[in-house]
Amino acid sequence: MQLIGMLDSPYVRRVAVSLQLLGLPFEHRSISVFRTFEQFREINPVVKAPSLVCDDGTVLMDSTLIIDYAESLAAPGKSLVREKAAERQHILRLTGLALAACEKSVQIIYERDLRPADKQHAPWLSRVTGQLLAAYDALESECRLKPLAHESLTIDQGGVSVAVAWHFTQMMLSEVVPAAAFPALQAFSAKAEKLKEFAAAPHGADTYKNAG
Ligand SMILES: N[C@@H](CCC(=O)N[C@@H](CS)C(=O)NCC(=O)O)C(=O)O
Repeated sequence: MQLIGMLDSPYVRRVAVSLQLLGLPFEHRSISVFRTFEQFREINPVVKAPSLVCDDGTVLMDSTLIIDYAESLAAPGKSLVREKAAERQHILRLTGLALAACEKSVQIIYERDLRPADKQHAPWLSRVTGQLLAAYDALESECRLKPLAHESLTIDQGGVSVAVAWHFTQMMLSEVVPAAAFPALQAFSAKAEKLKEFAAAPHGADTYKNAG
């Protein structure tokens, strides 16, 4: 399998971390949807990161759908979701909030970095910033209510998605989401980032290195 896309994308990173935690080997190609658009387009004409080139050549896209497929390939007993409804509901709640935080962070970054300064729309930025902070407020409450598992053998998809989202936002928009206002998330992120599966897929331009 080949994972296509850069690890500065939280969506690509959550797939890279999830594939490792699920024990699935893959090759990572750090190709940019912006700087190397044409090269990306040759692999997936829709140019969405992450894209997964499966062993039979089929190209999947969207991190949640790729992770869903990866779950079906994992050895029995290996999974980042849980069967019991209450546990699954909690994982889905955390994952949904984390994905909303990623989406709102990316929208702010695109507005700020891709749109000409004179065309930036302050009411839109303000709306999206409010949504981003609401997602992290809810995640902070969830983390205080029930600390998240942070070991390789116990972390679930909720934990992976929250950790990746938080680290991404802190790397890109710490002035918008100050870490000091979210101590539970900050503490959880610090522990998750120490896991070998996270360290092997660092935020940025590097290619994932097999954690062994
Ligand atoms: N819902 C998608 C979002 C993926 C996404 O928006 N990726 C960005 C990179 S962070 C991308 O492909 N941007 C290029 C574009 O949308 O044209 C997922 O979970 O994979």
